[in-house]
Amino acid sequence: MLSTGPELRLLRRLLSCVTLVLLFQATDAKRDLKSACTTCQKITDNFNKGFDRTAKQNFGGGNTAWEERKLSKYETSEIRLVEIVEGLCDSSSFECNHMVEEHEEHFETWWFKRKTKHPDLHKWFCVETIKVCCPKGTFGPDCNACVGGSERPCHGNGMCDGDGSRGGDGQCSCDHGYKGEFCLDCIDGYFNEVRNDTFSLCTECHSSCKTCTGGTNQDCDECKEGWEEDDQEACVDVNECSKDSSPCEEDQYCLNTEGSYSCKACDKVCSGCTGAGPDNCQACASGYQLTEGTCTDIDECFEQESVCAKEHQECVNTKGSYMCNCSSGYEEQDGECVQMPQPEKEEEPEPSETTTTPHTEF
Ligand SMILES: *[C@@H]1O[C@H](CO)[C@@H](O)[C@H](O)[C@H]1NC(C)=O
Ligand SMILES: *[C@@H]1O[C@H](CO)[C@@H](O)[C@H](O)[C@H]1NC(C)=O
Ligand SMILES: [Ca+2]
Repeated sequence: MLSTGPELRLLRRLLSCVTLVLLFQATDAKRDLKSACTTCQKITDNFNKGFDRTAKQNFGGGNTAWEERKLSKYETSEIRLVEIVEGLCDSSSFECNHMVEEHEEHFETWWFKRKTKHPDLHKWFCVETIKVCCPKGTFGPDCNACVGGSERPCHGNGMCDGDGSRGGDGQCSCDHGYKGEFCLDCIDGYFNEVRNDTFSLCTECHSSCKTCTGGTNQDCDECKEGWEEDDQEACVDVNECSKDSSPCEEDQYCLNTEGSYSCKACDKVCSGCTGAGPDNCQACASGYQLTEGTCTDIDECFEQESVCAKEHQECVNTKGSYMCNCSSGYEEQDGECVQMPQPEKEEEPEPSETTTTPHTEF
């Protein structure tokens, strides 16, 4: 039977499939002890959810007196267990389904024989039975205590690597503000408000300090950039804008801020300025003049000499400047304003003209 072509091919494919699955399982088992615990945790969480969800159900769905009596039996029934177990994993989660299938009989054992004595399913199943997790505050294959002890891993100021799983190396990654192997030291910019061998509280320094021993601007060891010590040894803001030479460009004004400063663009009517707007100019930009403390546009077209002196020209005032346009009916050609050709009736317009010039009827 097996000697025929298609069947042999099928068998070979099946075999390679099995090898693949075996390989996958082998690397999977080694791969990530932390993720095995995460999967188990999710399973037991879903079990508890399923337990709550089925709490008000019974065999039938109605509630006749007969069914009411049966309800107590449903509570501990195999049917309820099956309903719960069916909802433990997303169908797409290989790791979850694999774990549930592999240990299905444990759920039955717990459901019928262990539930009363060991009500915490996660502890019984993940930690003690299939041993993919550790108790909180412990890590690694042997569930060793985290740095700082299992009660307060990392002295309450960080995360212990692998905490609660059979993986990890137990090292602390400290919360913001803390550093060191034990998460008892403070990073720069923080100071120890409370400190003993097992407890540490790091609090942020005043914003003016680089390093400090307390919370005010008088407790700085060193001032931060943008701050300087005053005669009472407190760190105060440096007013960069009051210095002889402004740190800003010529067409900008300086704005002092706590711990820093910024440069803002002057109004465009100004040539240099001390602040925002047209009334803080040091001088007016060209095309503008000072009137009543503000730089305003000069109307060149109103000045004595005609600024647009050519024939058929008209002066057009603009903000900060002016233009010499050709009068209507005239157009510019080589710097002169010449009369525009009159559109003639019934003549075939050239393609370029039709798109640019509006047709005028007389
Ligand atoms: C360390 O300080 C904490 C908080 O102030 C306190 O509860 C603890 O007993 C202290 N431990 C030692 C060893 O002094
Ligand atoms: C003056 O000419 C410019 C282009 O050269 C044009 O944008 C502007 O609209 C003209 N102004 C008037 C009032 O004709
Ligand atoms: Ca400043």
